[in-house]
Amino acid sequence: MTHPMMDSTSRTPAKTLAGLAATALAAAAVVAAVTGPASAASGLGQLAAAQGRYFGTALANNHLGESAYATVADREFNSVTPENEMKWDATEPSRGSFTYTGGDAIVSHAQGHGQSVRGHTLVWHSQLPSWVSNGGFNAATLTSVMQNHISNVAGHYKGKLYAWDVVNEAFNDDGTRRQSVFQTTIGDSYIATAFQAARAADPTAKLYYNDYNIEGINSKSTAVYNMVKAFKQQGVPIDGVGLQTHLILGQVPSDLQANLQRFADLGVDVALTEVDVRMQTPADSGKLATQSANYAALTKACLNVTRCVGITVWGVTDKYSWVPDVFAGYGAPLLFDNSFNAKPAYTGVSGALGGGTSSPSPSASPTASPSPSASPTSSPNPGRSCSATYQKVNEWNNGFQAEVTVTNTGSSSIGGWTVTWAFPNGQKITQLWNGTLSQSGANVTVRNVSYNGTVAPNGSTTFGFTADWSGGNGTPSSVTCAAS
Ligand code: 9MR
Repeated sequence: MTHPMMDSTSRTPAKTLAGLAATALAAAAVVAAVTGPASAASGLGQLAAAQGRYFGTALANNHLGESAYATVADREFNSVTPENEMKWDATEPSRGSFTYTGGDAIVSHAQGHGQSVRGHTLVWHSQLPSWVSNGGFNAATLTSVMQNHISNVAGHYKGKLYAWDVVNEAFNDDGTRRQSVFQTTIGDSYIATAFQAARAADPTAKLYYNDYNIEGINSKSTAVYNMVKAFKQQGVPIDGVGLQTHLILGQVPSDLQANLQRFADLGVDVALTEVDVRMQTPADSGKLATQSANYAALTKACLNVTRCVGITVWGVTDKYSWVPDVFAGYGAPLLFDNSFNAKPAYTGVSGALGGGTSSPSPSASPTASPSPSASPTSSPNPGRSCSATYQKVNEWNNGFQAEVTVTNTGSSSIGGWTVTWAFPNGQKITQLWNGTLSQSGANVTVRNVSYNGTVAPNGSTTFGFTADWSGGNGTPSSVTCAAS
């Protein structure tokens, strides 16, 4: 069977190689420029959250038993997309017979790790059982088969998913409709019908159209753009457009951001839903530097568009990427290598997300033993008081992440708080969220931001940070809180 991506990418390997040397040199310069003194990175999901976005991965159920895989997936990502488990062949392998084992396992894993889930995908020409593709149904029957599939699958996950890729890959590169069984039997209207069925089945999931080779402004993305525009005018329920972003090294479209913005301007969210940047293997330092710059560029393009809600990479590790199976001689497209070490691409992303540019240690686990240190303190405002609890939540080579919980210990509401401590070992904060930081030497002061200064009696709020350490990483002996 021809893989859906094989017949479709307009970007040839030959073209990639032509510009590779020059691009690698330029990219190496970019990487050198953004790499300052070693500083800590935290989970990409945490960094993205500080920017109001998510950073996700495709997750495959059959690898979750591998501890390195699960450790990286759970540490780095705050959104997951089941790589295959919610597709038609997995959920309705024979007509009217629904199985949710794989998808349920992903949802339950995600829920246990604070990750949101993007459902993928309800209507797609691939991984479609032959009872649908070769069923010989007429338009009315195939419409009802499709509606029944959507209503069951989206209904099963109702209220549990952040979004659904309702229809996947419905266009050809020239902007015409792909001649799938849905298109040839039902006609253009099948896409709108699918979105209506999805909304009815799960009113809270964001409904996405998802496709590849629509990252730049081209015939295909313009056809999708025109469809979305028409849907908005006609009241067809669509909330977002997913740009898969399966790229070749050195070929991030220069108009990616402009393209994201034009979709956003139609009144939909946008997301990069299946990112990978493949290269001819073996990888070398020049290619890895280019890849890092490419990942940084696509991350920044998303961050520069308010309605770009998040980025998902299409797999945790190069070890299990779909790329080498489909594109002979290509691979190494993701953020972690075959041994689960963070690649330069990881620091490209974390730097673009505003985090540090050093890598997490492979052994860093999100379940590092906590080291709480609490100290209630006095307050300058009578009747208003607070305490702060400092807890290390993750630690790796020369870096760590901590969370501080501020609790209103008084009897009246507080309107602001200031937390202070002194680091015992010269630790230096590199990134802080949900607070305003000042650090002078060992002394740290964190004040509330506008949205979390007000705390009710007995209520609490948290802020978090990543920091560098070397030599020692002791917990501050005293963490004080002043309320106002
Ligand atoms: O990564 C998926 C791989 O495990 C499957 O074998 C393949 C089957 O078509 O689908 C891969 O994921 C695809 C995604 O669902 C839709 N966009 C293209 C992805 C890569 O082929």
